[in-house]
Amino acid sequence: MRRNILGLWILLVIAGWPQFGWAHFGMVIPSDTMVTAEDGRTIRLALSFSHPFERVGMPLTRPKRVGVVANGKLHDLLPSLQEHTVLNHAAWSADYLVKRPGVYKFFMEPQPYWEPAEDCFIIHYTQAVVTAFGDDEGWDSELGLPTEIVPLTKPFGLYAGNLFQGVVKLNGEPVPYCQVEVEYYNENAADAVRAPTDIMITQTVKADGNGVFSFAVPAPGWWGFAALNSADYTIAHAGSQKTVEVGAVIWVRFHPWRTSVR
Ligand SMILES: [Cu+2]
Repeated sequence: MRRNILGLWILLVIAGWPQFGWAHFGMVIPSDTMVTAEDGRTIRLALSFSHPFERVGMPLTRPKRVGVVANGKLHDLLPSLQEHTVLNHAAWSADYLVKRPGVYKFFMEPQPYWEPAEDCFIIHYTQAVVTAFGDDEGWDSELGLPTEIVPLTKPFGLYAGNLFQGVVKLNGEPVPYCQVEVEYYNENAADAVRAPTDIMITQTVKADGNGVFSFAVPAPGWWGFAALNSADYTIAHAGSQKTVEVGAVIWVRFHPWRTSVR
């Protein structure tokens, strides 16, 4: 009997492991990444905190900051936030009407998320970049977030198979040998990709000595890149100071090579 209980316990631990063992990502997913005159001009952002490959959601409380920077101006999107559901968990959406050509950098700063499984807080500064009406100037500029991935590859209009490169920055400085986790977003349950083994759900690369990382994307769709560091501050939780994982996340859409190009 005792052995059975132990066996059951081990089984539960193994079965439950993927729920908390794999990477969570801040997610900013725009409905379109290349707005053209023929498209609708309203971009709908889906904002969440999820395990994108496994399609496991987590609740996202109302973010601290949501905005878009374009043509040198910052537009606050907090007033446009609406309650939304992503992967069966509380999330947010925001609609933004694009009126002018430009490169639009959407970003989110969530509230610190308490993760009991890791005994730390998590803050993922998350962005996605959209081009409108053919403008592709300024995609390499920095938002000035406490941590961010500054793209070295134009982060829109990419083909599957392209190499994606970026610089990981923390407090404005490159982070040598920073770890970057990469995940594919299984957007649709019906044709979700399955990993041959759990180890292949999250891909990991490290930046070089200048904080530059590279990843060759194997398939079309949304791919998230999360550069993870420890903050130089702590946050109090239940009477003790806890470390804070600060993530710089960028979401990039890759298109099939052989496609009906518009
Ligand atoms: Cu998680």
